[in-house]
Amino acid sequence: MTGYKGPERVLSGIQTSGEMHLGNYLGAIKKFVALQHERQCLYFLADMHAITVWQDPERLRAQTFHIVATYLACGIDPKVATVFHQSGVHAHAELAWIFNCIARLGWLDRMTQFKDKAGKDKERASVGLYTYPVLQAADILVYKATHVPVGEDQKQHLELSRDIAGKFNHDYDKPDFFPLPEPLIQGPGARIMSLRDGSKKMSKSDASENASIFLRDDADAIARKIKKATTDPEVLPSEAKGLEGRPEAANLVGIYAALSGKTSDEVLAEFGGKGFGVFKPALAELVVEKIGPIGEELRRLEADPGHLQSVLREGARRAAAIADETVREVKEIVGFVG
Ligand code: ATP
Ligand code: LTN
Repeated sequence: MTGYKGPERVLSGIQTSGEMHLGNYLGAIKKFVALQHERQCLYFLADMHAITVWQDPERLRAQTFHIVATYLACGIDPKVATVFHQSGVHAHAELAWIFNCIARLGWLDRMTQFKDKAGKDKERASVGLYTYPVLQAADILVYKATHVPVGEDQKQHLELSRDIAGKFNHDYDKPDFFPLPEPLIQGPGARIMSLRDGSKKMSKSDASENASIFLRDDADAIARKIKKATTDPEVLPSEAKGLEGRPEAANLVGIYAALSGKTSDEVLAEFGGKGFGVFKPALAELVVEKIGPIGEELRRLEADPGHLQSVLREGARRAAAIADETVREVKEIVGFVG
């Protein structure tokens, strides 16, 4: 329990681990953009999380610029929201260590992302990959964030952050120190699946190029990937409940719904009874209309890394002013000599 009475604050981050795709946009960034005018928002680039698996240094830097450019191209205004890189604010790592001493091994053993990413040979996974959710809790709580917009796959990590906040408050008898952060997950884009396999989420680290629509893709690439997307031979049903057991069809209809702002039922009222030969070109046209301008803006922004770096530095300065104060308070609570 927490009696936290501080201000509402939104925080989220994206790993600098590759090319941004439609799942990142619909599950996360679109929500970031909408929230920035409603509450105080901090959006960061999780470069310290990215190195839990091997990253080539030059590529890591390019990916970091790519993601900040994506934030801006999608409409995040760095004068309104605080945009920064995780490694630019020391307090994340400092609080993460203290949280390593609060979190229990049993809690981390239950994390499904570690099992998925470590694969069969978990002895060879980095220790960072294992304690990844502890750093994530520090990212959130160092700003005493109350709301965290994320896709469905992050639900378990958010629960762990709440457990860490609750245990810290309890162990140090400070019931109102940390808030219990709430995930903001709902919405039609919360779980976009791979175009090649409807049982796997669309992911930056998917080996198949054709599994994901990247925000950088041009109109031809988008149309080609949608044309090649795995589907079944049936026509579309006229209501969403007819999509049960048809994950690939449900995914394409879900993408159409999320981009058009309609429900799946409304989309199917229009396309029910039609085959993919009709639906896929309509979907491609909609994706190009919504994503095309983002890709163009992205390329323009990426051409000026100096500007992107200054956005991050300024954001990190603003973020550190909040985060350093939390770490100062935590050190005192824990009993470190100031
Ligand atoms: P990786 O494959 O390297 O784990 P990722 O593509 O899953 O990367 P993240 O950096 O882990 O991307 O996620 C950034 C944000 O995008 C998170 O809020 C996450 O929940 C959301 N997200 C990622 N993939 C999807 C998806 N397929 N559908 C909806 N949201 C997604
Ligand atoms: N694990 C997240 C990225 C992330 C994050 C965070 C999201 C790192 N720290 C703090 C929200 C809040 C992911 O999307 N894979």
